[in-house]
Amino acid sequence: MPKTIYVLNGPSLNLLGERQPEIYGRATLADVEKLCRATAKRHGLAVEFRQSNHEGEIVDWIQEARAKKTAGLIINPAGYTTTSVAILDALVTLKAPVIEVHISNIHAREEFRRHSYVSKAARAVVCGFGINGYALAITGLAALIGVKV
Ligand code: DHK
Repeated sequence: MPKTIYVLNGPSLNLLGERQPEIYGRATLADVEKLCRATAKRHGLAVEFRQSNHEGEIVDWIQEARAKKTAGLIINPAGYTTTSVAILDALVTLKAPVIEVHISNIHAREEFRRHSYVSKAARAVVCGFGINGYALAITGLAALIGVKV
């Protein structure tokens, strides 16, 4: 049985490709999912890939990942990055590594985007690589958990 990782996406990432393409690019969330599945497969990992516009649903999925003993969790919390103590509280209950991903370079944007609650629970943070950041996060996670390359 391959180990399973979770890739969770927050609000408005369902609109990737249409939403501010000058910042987030033209790739869609379906493209991101395809990239994650292909990258995970190369590392012998299975993926649960989800997106929600609702904070509580994301918290439920983090708790699901914990109950199912996920091997790792990658999250782009989007707009909840800077506000969600609830997502932070859920993430710190995980034993598996958490990797935070942002498509854009949040440090080169508005000041308010730079503070992340999620970073407090993250083993690593990837930002500014566009959607390729998801592939980098999966590769880094695979190395952390010691699965085959
Ligand atoms: C996505 C969002 O929706 C923003 O709220 C974050 C992040 C940045 C991203 O770059 O993926 O500030």
